[in-house]
Amino acid sequence: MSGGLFLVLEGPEGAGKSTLARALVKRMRALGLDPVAVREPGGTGPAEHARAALLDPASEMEPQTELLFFTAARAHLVQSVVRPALEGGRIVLSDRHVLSTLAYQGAGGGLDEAQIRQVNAVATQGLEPDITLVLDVSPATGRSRQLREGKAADRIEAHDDAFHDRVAAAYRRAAGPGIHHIDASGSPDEVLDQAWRVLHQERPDTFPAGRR
Ligand code: Z5A
Repeated sequence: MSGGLFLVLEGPEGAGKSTLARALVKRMRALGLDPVAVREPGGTGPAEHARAALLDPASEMEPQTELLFFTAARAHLVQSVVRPALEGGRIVLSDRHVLSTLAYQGAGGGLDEAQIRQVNAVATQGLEPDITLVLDVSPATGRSRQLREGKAADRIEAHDDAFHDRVAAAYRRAAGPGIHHIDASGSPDEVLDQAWRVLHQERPDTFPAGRR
């Protein structure tokens, strides 16, 4: 596959992005594909430092600082991992990307969408996902899944319900080239099947239809 494929998973916390990412990687590997899986923020030394600062409940940060930290982490990940992998013809599967900043710092934190896009254009040097799968679940379902898992709320998750409702609404209305919505309220296998159907529809030669 020349030019690679940039595939992004998005959605509120607890939507099942990490679970779906693991299942997709497993299924791709079974087909002989060799995807590179990353998550944001993180994936490089400096980006993991930014992640720790961003998610630490003890950090005090307003949305402008968050925007720059998340985007700095993204710049390093894109330039040092994502772009080289895509240029090598690999599939890159990213758990979150720019849509997260638009949803959390934009819709949630009240920052201007055009400014977020401008800063991110510097970070990504114009790289856009080929396919984005938005996992649709209510904030309540996502949070209850995290609680079942015993995950403590990080600094962003600790925002109030109104913040998370704005984030969820931004995800629900996300639209544009390559953006597909998946009903993530079903079982992990059902979510995987829906995701695979979209991948097959978009790239039938790379992702054949068929059994899991
Ligand atoms: N953030 C931001 O503000 N701005 C940005 O630009 C970026 C990020 C990039 C990163 O947190 C935080 O940074 C995030 C947004 C913000 N904070 N918030 N809020 P993270 O990396 O810790 O990830 P997260 O996405 O918020 O949380 P998560 O729990 O890892 O969500 P997930 O990956 O979507 O879910 P999961 O780990 O796959 O599943 C959660 C639990 O549900 C687990 O026990 C699963 O077994 C279970 N699960 C998964 N799928 C299902 C289904 N289908 N049914 C039932 N149970 C399921």
